[in-house]
Amino acid sequence: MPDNRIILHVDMDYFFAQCEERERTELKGKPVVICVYSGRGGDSGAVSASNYEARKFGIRAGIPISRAKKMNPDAVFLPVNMELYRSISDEMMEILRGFSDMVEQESIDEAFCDITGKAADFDEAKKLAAKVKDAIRQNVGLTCSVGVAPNKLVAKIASDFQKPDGLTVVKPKEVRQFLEPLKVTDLIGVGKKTGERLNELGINTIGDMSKLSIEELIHEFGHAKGVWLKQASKGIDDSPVQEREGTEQIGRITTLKEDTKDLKVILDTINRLSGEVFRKLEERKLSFKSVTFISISTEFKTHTKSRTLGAPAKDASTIRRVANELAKDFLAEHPAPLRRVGVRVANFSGEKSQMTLGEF
Ligand code: TTP
Ligand code: MG
Repeated sequence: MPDNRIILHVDMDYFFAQCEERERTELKGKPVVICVYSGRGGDSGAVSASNYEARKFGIRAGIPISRAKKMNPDAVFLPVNMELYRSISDEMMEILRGFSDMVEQESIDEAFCDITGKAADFDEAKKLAAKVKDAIRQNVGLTCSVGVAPNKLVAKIASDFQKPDGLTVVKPKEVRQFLEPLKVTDLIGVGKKTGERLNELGINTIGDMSKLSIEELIHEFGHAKGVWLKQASKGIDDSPVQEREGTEQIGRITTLKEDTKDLKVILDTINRLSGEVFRKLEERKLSFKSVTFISISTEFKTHTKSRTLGAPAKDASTIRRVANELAKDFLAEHPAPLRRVGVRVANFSGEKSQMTLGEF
C-alpha cells in the first residue's frame, strides 16, 4: 500500500433528522428527534437521531424516547423513515462516485473516497473536499462534514473533528500532533472495553498510548491487537478503500407536483425516474436483479414493493415495466393519494464483479 495516499471521509450531519428537515421545511430551527418505537406501545423505544437543536437539551441517539420527551416535551418526535434516508443516502453516494472511482460506503451516511489520483497534494485535496461538500449541499440539499488525511483511520477522526458542516485536513506531517491529545476511544477499533483497560493503566490519550512499547501492548491485548494499537497510536493504517459488493442500490425519489392517486401522473413520474436510474446504471455498466417501487403517503408513511427478477437485466424497459406493474398493484391495494414516489434497483452484477471472479 503506497504511503502517499489521500483519503477523504464524508459523514452527513445529524443525518436522519436532516433528511426530515429537507422534506418538511417547517421543521427548520425546531428540535427534531427521530425515534425507533419498539412496538410495545406508548413511548417505548429509543432515539435514533436528533438534530443540533434537540442535542442542546441533551437528546441523543440511544436514549429512551420517554426520557427525551421529559428533556423537551415540545420537540418534534418523528418515527424513522428508512426508505427516505436510504434514497437520500443513494443520492449522496452517487455524488461521491462522480468525484472518485474508489468509494467505500461505510454506513448509511458515511463513506471513504480514495482521491490519490485526483489531487496532487493536500492543498488540492482540500479544494476538492470543499467541492464535494458544495455538490452535496446543492444536489442533495444537506450538509456534511469531511475529513482529509493520508489514511482511513485518521480521515474518519478528522471528519468528526469540526461537526457540523466541517472540513478538517490532516497532512501526513501533522498526523502525530493531531492524534496526540485525543482520547484512545476516538480511534475506530478501540472499543469501550479496551478503552477502560487502557485508562486503568493510566493511558487516556492516543499520545499516551504511542509511548507504550509494542511488547507492553502485546502483553496486555494479545499479538494482533497489540500490534494494531501501536500502529494506530502513530496514525498508521494501510487498509485500502474498497467498494463493498452487494450493499449497493441505485434509486430516485421525487415529490409529486401535488398529492395524487392519478395512475397516469404516477406512472409518468415513475417512467421519468426509471430513465434516471437507468442512466446511472449504464454509466457504471451494472446489471440488476431487483426492482422496487417506493411510495410515501400524504401522512409520510412509506411503502415499498419489490420484485426479484429471474435473471439479471440491464435495460431501461425492464425497470420501467416492473416498476409500473408494482405501482399498479400498490395503488390497487392502497387507493389513497401519494406525496412522493420512487424507483430503486439493486442486486447488482457487472464488469467489476466479473473481474473479481476472474482474479481467483
Ligand atoms: P451518525 O453519523 O453517528 O450520527 P448523525 O449523522 O445523526 O449525527 P452527526 O452529525 O454526529 O454525524 O449516524 C448516522 C445515522 O445513523 C443517524 O442519523 C441515525 C442512525 N443512528 C441510529 O439509528 N442509532 C444510533 O445509535 C446512531 C449513533 C445512529
Ligand atoms: Mg452522521
